[in-house]
Amino acid sequence: MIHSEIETLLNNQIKLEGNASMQYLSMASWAEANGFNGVATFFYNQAEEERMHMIKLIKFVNERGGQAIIPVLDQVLKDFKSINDVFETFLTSEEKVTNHVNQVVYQCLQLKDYTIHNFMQWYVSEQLEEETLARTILDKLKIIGNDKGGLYQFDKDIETFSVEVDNE
Ligand code: OFO
Repeated sequence: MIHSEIETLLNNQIKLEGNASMQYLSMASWAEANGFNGVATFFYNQAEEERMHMIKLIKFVNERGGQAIIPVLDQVLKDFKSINDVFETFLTSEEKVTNHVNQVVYQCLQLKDYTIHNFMQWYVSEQLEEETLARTILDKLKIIGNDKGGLYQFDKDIETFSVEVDNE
């Protein structure tokens, strides 16, 4: 049986993953509407990934004898100042999710629930990967600065990268 405190935390985690998915869908839509098709592909993929993370948690909570709650999601951001702003939002969103993953992991240790602790390690690695990805992209964007040609190339590269990851 799942401890009620952990069940609540996992349900919060479900909501965070759902929100991240919708936020990335919104970023994909903004990028597409503004002519950045590569960035749009990247965020359409990210949105799918987050949805998959949410569903993985929903199934896990139910399998452990709890009840996963399908959350009402928060309003997501829809206007961005630039591509840089989009990726800053990506990083902030990932950091928020990581903080909560850490909170769940901490509570599992406090309550000695090593099964859920073990399950959450997948999310720990995933967050590490995604935060690193966001920081790497932001570093590249810093180098590009206001160079329009650089940004054009960046958009092309990130599309190829996204399609490759998709086909793996
Ligand atoms: Fe769910 O992986 Fe990031 O947020």
